[in-house]
Amino acid sequence: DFVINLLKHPTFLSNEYHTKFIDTTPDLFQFKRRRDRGTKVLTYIADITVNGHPEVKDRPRPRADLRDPKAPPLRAEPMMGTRNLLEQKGPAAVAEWMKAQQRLLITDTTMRDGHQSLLATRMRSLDMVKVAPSYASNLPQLFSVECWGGATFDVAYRFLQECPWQRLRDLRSKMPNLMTQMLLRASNGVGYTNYPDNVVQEFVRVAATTGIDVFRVFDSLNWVENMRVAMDAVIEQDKICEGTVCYTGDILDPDRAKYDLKYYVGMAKELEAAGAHVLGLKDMAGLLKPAAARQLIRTLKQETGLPIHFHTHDTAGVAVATILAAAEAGVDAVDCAMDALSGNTSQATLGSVVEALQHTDRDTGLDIKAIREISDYWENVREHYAAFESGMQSPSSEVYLHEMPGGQFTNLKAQARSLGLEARWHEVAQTYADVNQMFGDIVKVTPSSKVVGDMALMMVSQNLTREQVEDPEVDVAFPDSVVDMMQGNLGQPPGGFPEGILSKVLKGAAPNVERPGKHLEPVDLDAKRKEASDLMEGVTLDDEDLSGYLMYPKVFLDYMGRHRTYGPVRTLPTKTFFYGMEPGEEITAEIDPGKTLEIRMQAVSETDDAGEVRVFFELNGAPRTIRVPNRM
Ligand code: BTN
Ligand code: 3PY
Ligand code: ZN
Repeated sequence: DFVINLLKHPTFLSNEYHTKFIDTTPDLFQFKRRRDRGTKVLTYIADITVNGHPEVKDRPRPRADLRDPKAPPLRAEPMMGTRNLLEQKGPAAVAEWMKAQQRLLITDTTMRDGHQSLLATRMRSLDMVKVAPSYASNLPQLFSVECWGGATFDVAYRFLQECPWQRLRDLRSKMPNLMTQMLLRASNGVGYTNYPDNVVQEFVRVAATTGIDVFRVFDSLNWVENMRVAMDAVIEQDKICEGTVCYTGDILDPDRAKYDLKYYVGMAKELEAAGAHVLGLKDMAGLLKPAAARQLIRTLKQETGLPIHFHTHDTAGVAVATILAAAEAGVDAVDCAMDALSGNTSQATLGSVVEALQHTDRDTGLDIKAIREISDYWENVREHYAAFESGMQSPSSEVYLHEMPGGQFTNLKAQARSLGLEARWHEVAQTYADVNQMFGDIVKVTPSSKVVGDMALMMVSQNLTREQVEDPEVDVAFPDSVVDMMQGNLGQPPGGFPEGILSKVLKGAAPNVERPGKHLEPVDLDAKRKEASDLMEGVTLDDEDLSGYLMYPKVFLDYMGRHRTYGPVRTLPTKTFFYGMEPGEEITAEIDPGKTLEIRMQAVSETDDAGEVRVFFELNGAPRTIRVPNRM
């Protein structure tokens, strides 16, 4: 039965078949009489309509007359882009090509860092996939589209009830001419902890297979030793290895001599020797000032043979100035976000950088009208995520004090709010800076930034000063993440952690100062696959699912459990996903290429004696009633 169902299934016939298809297409198993996906999705809509979505509870609502975003029209068939070059000539040729370009190359970060830094990473795949063809057709000169990795991976499973791999597969297929780019935390993968080497290797292999072209690999303590496994894995896949230096401090400030020009040149040379095709310069907090950028970029260009790709944040409002200075100094590529998702803790404004360089020797060659159209699309999308806006009203030079990464800033602020510390935010910022000094002035980027944030929140909520924390006579219960980092489980910062705090946190025990992965047993991948399958009543895992399970076992299993109940909710419009439907409203959801659910909500009943509500729908014209518990 199964084979016959498979062979005559429209998706199979239409050549859209992929490995996930069997797993995600329960009607192949109709002889088993499982609940169909239509019913599952209706159950989700009914539940959200009656009970609300927990993630947007008590948050600002989008305006009522908001329309579905519509992608700009395609101007032409997609022209050849960087992806074609990579496919035909390989990563080293792309690096050479970068250096030969006079124009400034631009990466669009909207689909990763842009929404991670402005909207708590909550943007759904549907809103990205819809506009991807417009990128491919209208902006074929982009260097790359950063659209994966960092925090987007677990947020997809955890909060958006969607598979991050599916997102990647869909984006890849809709932008065949553009390189996709991801952010990879080296041995920390896309997680917050150091994974065994073979887990990192397998993750990179699967990400490359599913569709990542450029891997920006960084380490949260700038320890090259801890980046090699990930870098080697990327190189082995014949993808672009962007070995990345994280920027902190201020090279122009003699008081921050730990991270001076020499330090950065030294690290860049180590990365070059480790095989990086491109040198990433990751200014995750937006601390690199224009004058410093001019000096740093010029020197790195002189001292290494690598093309340089610069990433910064606009938290202090000077990102465009810094990018222009970097462009003058010969930087090869820079990151920007589409106007509507740029500025503040996000990246510099893409359209403004393009305009600023027009009619200069670094003219980007991008079509400003196409940029404005795509930005208008994002403007509409952004309104749907009003619940996740941080309320940040303006840029702030305070970032030079606390040095929080753009992706952490709004998150930590929300955490402070939930602890009742919102009014003491500036104290949190000062304490964050104090903790950094106490830890020996470290690079702060996921996951080390989370450790500093945990410690700062703990100190402010318990009214502890740095002096008290450092005083051997004062008893302090350190957060688990602090103990973990001091034990050496995230690796070593330059010069190690200061003796005093180390022995206080570890109560005199000796830390591991070797590469954490050196002491982690390889994971038996087949055994893990079986373990997860057993936990899911025999559902088989493909390689993508397995990598999800290896990174985030519980988050992945919870996602799969909800998927079994609610089906492919990623296909619902964003408004429906977060707010459900209203009587009389009609939506469509394409659950497979060419297979569309037409959903009309008719009415919602009163709650009955059993505490249940009946929700009346029409599904593709046929009446359907769904019962859900009223949990309100
Ligand atoms: C989460 O916040 O745990 C993930 C979001 C999905 C939760 C689903 S939405 C429908 C149902 N109602 C709830 O309160 N939880 C689930
Ligand atoms: C991440 O690791 O998610 C980051 O954005 C670091 O800047
Ligand atoms: Zn960033």
